[in-house]
Amino acid sequence: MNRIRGKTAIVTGATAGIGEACARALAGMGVRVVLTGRRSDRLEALAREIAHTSEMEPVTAVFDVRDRSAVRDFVARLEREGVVPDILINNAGLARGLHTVQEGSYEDWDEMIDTNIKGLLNMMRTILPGMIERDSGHVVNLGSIAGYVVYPQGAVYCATKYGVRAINQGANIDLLGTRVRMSSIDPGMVETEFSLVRFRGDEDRARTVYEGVDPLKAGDIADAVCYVLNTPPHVNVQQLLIMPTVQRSPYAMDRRAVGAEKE
Ligand code: NDP
Ligand code: 8X3
Repeated sequence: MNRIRGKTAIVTGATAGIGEACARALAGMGVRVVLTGRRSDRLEALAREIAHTSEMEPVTAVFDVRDRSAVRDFVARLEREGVVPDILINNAGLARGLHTVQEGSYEDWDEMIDTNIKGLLNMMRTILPGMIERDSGHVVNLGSIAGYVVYPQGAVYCATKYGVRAINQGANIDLLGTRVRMSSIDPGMVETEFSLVRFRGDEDRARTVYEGVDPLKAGDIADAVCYVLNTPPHVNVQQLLIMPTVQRSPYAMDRRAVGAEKE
């Protein structure tokens, strides 16, 4: 049963990885998608592809989730154009570097905290009031295993994801008495551009993260997002931790060479 056909979903961070996969999967289920991110060329290419494959015209909006006035302008534009968001996929996020706290970079800290926590809040703050007024809607936040377990040199990124888990729990309590639902999808390792961004374009270093393992794919997370959104209105999946079979914790990874058995 498809309960989300005909709904409208905003996807932040739709230019790559999990957000892009969610946009494709949702469009495939007949959801009108509002694609957002900072790289307009990628947004336009994805919008063209979706328009072609789903015969639905996506809305695109280029903005930085850290920029509060840009977020407000975006929501005002949706209102002007009569686009009513039923779903928000609060996905935009990133890690920068791996450093001890004593050697960390202030700029990296600001970027992670401002994007992963404050950017996520900026979206909630502007979208939730309308959902509450309509007494309908579903917000899906992208948390992480990093919101449950801290790993070496990852204190600040992990802190942002602990923050996402706390906000998801707190906002759920605040939404009691409404029919607005909120879920956190919390993946382990997913092979996307995440590590390339974390290591500022160092492809060799990014590649080693996924070497010898069979990580999650962005589409696996999009499947989970679609499942959570498609549950009946009386069901609220508050959090969903999804790990690759080869990774039971950030500290427990089976790094036997993938494909070695085929040689
Ligand atoms: P990608 O780097 O592939 O995609 C990240 C997306 O976030 C891009 O579309 C990027 O778009 C967008 N983004 C980043 N900063 C901003 C900003 N300031 N304003 C607007 N958009 C922004 O990474 P993933 O797809 O892997 O990551 C998506 C989410 O999943 C993140 O929240 C991440 O923390 C989380 N996650 C990832 C895991 C992984 O192993 N990959 C595991 C667990 C959670 P653009 O640069 O065009 O703005
Ligand atoms: C991304 C997964 O393990 O690199 O949230 O923190 S991890």
